[in-house]
Amino acid sequence: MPANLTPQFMAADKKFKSATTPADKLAALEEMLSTIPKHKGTEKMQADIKRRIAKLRNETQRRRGAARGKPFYQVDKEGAGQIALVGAPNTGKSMLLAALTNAEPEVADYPFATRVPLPGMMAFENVQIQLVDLPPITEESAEGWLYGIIRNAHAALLVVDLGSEDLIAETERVLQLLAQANIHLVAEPHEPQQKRALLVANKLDVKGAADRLGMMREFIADRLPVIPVSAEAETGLDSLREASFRLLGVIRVYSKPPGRKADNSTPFILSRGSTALDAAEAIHKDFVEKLKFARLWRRDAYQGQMVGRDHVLEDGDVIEIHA
Ligand SMILES: Nc1nc2c(ncn2[C@@H]2O[C@H](COP(=O)(O)OP(=O)(O)O)[C@@H](O)[C@H]2O)c(=O)[nH]1
Ligand SMILES: [Mg+2]
Repeated sequence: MPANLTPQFMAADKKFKSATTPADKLAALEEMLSTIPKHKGTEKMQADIKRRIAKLRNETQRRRGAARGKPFYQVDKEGAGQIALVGAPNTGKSMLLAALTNAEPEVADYPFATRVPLPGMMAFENVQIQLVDLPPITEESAEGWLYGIIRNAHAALLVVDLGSEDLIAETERVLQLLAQANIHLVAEPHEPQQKRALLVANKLDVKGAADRLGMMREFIADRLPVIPVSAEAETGLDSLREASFRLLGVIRVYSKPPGRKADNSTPFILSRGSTALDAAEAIHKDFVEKLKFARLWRRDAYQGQMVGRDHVLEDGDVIEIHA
């Protein structure tokens, strides 16, 4: 084994070796992949882990129909990005999904109403963001796939219940259980095991919510941004849509064919920091090789000036590729 593997990776490796079900094995492998240091020396190991994940996924999927072993779920990504709804039981994750998307989950005042992942598409301006409703994070919810889905999502919304007497302890417990699964919710990730997240303070409509919101802000401090909402009264939801889009760390870039207008309805979604060359590649694979120059339009800054291939783009940019 190459040197300088992290303790997190070694722990995941240990979990893999002691896993008995395919679902647990898969969860451990995904954790290994997310914690392995990414450099030349581990490339072979990374490839090997990916191969084993693919093989296990295939086997688990095939077995699903046969109703053998524990259930296993995964959710294919759609839209501008995938965001997992994470939290303790009864915090209102399912009601949020219902309020924000086209999905129709079961909303119930008893825990564990949600047993399987349920995706829905949330509109923000001209993009669609995929939200995934999940069963609650508790000591009992040890299913590897639950953590697998969170790890695999682009970001997470940590939903807390401002109506709960136990708000802080409950939230602390969820963060702790996630940390045990090697998922660390942060505002700005720097490590592979860190997941970009927002704290959604739900049930702002209930008595005592304002005081608890204050306590929550104090507890979480600058670890996560806080968005107060009420899924039931449908307040704060527009801020949440916008914050969710920002959370994904993507920009919208519009392609403009020379001599024609830009298509403003269908942006290309690129990760923040993308360049003119990245945009060219997204618009058409052939443009990568053939790109001669690009023209850029950006609010007050650019009105069709030529920019180099390394020019960094911003949300809302209009680009014209010359090949
Ligand atoms: N007052 C109030 N109740 C809510 C709100 N959001 C959810 N609930 C209630 O909280 C309970 C749990 O909701 P649910 O969405 O099933 O929670 P989940 O377990 O996190 O998916 C249900 O009785 C909902 O009606 C809210 O914003 N305000
Ligand atoms: Mg639910």
